[in-house]
Amino acid sequence: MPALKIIIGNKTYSSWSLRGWLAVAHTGLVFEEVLLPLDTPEFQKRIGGLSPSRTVPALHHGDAVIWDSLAIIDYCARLTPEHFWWPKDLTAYGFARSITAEMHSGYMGLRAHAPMNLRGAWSGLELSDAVKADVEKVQQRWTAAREKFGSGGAFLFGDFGAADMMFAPVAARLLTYDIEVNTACRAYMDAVRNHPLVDAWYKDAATETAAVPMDEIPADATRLG
Ligand SMILES: N[C@@H](CCC(=O)N[C@@H](CS)C(=O)NCC(=O)O)C(=O)O
Repeated sequence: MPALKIIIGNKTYSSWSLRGWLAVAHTGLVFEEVLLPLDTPEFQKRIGGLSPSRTVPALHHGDAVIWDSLAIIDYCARLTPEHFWWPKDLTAYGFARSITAEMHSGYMGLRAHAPMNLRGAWSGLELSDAVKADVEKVQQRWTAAREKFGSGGAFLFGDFGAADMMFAPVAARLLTYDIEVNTACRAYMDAVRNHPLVDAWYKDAATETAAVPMDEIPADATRLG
């Protein structure tokens, strides 16, 4: 097996990196990680040689370079098909694929107004209509997945898999900004936060000191801790 290397951004802020990193870590294979600090001259200097899209994450595996988080998830699923990635049942698979693609290409309100930031906890975030609509939609998707397909475990389709990787940074945002959700969604978010790989990422993030101003919380929010 050729060496696996994933290029990521700051663990505090880089939501797409978290998705790709969860995928490679979920394989259980040994991998190296290279962290390029976001929004720095170093990032600009090195990213071109490491990622064709000039974005993180990017996965290197022998001669293969895979960029874009969803592509990395699918590539990693090919590396270790014996692990759980997508539900086997076709109806569940269709739902998992749909909500994962929807996350990958949408939720612009949440992405623009509630950037992932694992440092500290906040309240008082004024939610725009776009954010409220995204929070409502994600609750519908999570509740439906848990009710219809999630009885085998604590995650969207039972065991931790591809859809959870895609939504882990959403759970992180809702926790960071203390956004109210229904009980089932809160339980799901807690399961994601307590997943060993997610927890490992949070622990690494807690050692970071760099600040990326564009991903910092709006000035009118109230810091809790
Ligand atoms: N669709 C891409 C998005 C990747 C992306 O936008 N990554 C951000 C960091 S979270 C990035 O590399 N930003 C650096 C830049 O654009 O200069 C994916 O799924 O991986």
